Amino acid sequence: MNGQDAVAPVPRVAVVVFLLKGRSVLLGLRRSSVGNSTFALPGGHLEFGESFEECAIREVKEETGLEITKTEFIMVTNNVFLDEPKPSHYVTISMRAELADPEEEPKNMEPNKCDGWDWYEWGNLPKPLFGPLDKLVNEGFNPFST
Ligand code: 8DG
Ligand code: MG
Repeated sequence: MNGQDAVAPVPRVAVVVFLLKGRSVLLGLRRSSVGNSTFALPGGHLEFGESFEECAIREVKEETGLEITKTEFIMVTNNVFLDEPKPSHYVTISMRAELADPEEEPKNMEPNKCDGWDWYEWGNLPKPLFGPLDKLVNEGFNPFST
């Protein structure tokens, strides 16, 4: 048992970003112990002292190289992953944003965590979607109309 396993698991806070362009959102195919090989939003862990907006801006920059603007809170969801190779629990803050430069294209900045980023029309999303995102879509959530 290493030091990490000895600590009782706790919920963590994640910030994810619906980056909107026309009628499309930016998704990447995950390489991770949670939701491997599923399409997910850019995002990651809230760092100590950060605002949700700051975290959204930082994560999108770190993962895609893109600069975002009009970053705003949409909602919070509770996501428990007990059946994953590494069980985890996230309180996920969903944000919405737009490209600072509408012409800028994403770069795959963390190829060990993602197979690549692309734009997908909201009405024609790829499969499989990452569980928390899939749940929202099935509930009829639409990031363009909230
Ligand atoms: P970091 O260490 O760079 O901060 O984090 P990361 O490696 O980029 O974390 P992540 O797994 O991409 O995101 C953290 C958690 O956020 C993830 O394990 C579960 C939760 N999460 C959702 N929905 C989504 C989503 O659509 N995309 C991403 N990336 N994470 C999501 O609940
Ligand atoms: Mg991430």
